[in-house]
Amino acid sequence: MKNTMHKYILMICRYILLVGITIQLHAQNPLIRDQYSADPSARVFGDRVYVYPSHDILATQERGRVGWFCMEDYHVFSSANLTDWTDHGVIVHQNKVPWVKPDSYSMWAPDCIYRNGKYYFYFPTTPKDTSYARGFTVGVAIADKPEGPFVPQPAPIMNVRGIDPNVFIDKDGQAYLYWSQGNIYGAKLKDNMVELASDPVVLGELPNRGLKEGPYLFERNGTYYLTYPHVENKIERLEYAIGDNPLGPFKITGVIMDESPTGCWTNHHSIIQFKDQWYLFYHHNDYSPAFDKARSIRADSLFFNTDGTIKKVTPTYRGIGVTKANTQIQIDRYNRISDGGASIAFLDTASKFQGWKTVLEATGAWVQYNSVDFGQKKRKSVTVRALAPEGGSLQIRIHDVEGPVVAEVPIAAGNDWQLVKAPLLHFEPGIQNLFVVAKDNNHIEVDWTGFE
Ligand code: FUB
Repeated sequence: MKNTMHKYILMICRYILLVGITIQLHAQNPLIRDQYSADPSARVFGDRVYVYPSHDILATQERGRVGWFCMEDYHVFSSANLTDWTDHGVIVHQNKVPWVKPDSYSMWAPDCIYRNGKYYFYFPTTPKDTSYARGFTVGVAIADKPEGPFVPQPAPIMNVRGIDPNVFIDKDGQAYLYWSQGNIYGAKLKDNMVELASDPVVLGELPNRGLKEGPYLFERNGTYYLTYPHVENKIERLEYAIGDNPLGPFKITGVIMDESPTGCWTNHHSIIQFKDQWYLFYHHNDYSPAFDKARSIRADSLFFNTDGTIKKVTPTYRGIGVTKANTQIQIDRYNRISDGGASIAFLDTASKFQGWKTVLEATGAWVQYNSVDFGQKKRKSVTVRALAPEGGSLQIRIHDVEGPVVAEVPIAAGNDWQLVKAPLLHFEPGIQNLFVVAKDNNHIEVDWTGFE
């Protein structure tokens, strides 16, 4: 029943997108919860963050190549607070770009940049005319607004063979295009942003063994950071090199994120500063643990050392942004979890976009979920969506696992999900870290909790 309902809601969402209405999503990690998304290129435009990811779909005998990447279009998502994301719908489709080989399902990692009142969306894909390139080349679509409508150029950028375009505009106004094809290449762009102004050069001195791709260049305090996924061991990790010039040479400097803990072979990222905080956008295969070409975008905070080097980012489920206390707080997207007695599982393994649940089964087992905004007005009760076959009891605390008890929540025995409401015993205004703690050894599952 829940399954059918979920499919119905997804159908309605897709219909709404088709007729051009935007959809609002609440998110921790992964950021996008109703479709696969990969290769996030995040940009700050005005007072919002826009993310331009690839859109993985599953190949079938009729579309794409089973077992391989399959992408036919791009969506753009935006947020003003990094918690509530708007899906602006499809901005470019493979079969609506005149030079793209129809049904090639190869709309790989894109990027977007603003210049002189226009938004330039760069995307790599397969041309139908192989005189442009055998394999991948890069095209551009142009819009007046970051969410489009984007108008594709009639032909791809000449003299670019490869994938993963990335654009950087330096302080002097010179724009650069980067891409990958075994090596990482860079070239100047003309002011029109759709033609190269110089011959492509191979950027050095980067690792010469193991695949490198997905370049993303940014500048901070006069240093140019060339960041890229690289296979140092068996799968990709995010690394960076620094230099004094947008075209290098660069000096290999460090690792930004280790290989995916879920074994996702690719990673692909972007780095932005938004309201004084730096963020790393990247992807894992959260909704598709058994197939790593159906990925999901994520974001975590990124910090620099005083010498300008980047502190390694550990992927979290919690991600970024503040969660309002009166929403359905998905505690399975935790910051920390107790060493034993607590775990996370899909709500329904046959319908993974329904998300996850927290399973507590030992006295004192807990999960920690940070940055919940209780506001200033006193809250009176908490609701927990929970299930406990033998019955059980939870405690909700703030500050730390032994901090003030906000509520005691008894869960009646039963195999069905129930909404359990309990009075608040303690209230503190503002942003708090939340702990949900098991009071007994019984098996308790929690879908979400929220405060009224
Ligand atoms: O998404 C397809 C390809 O996988 C991208 O272009 C690469 O960067 C890797 O993430």
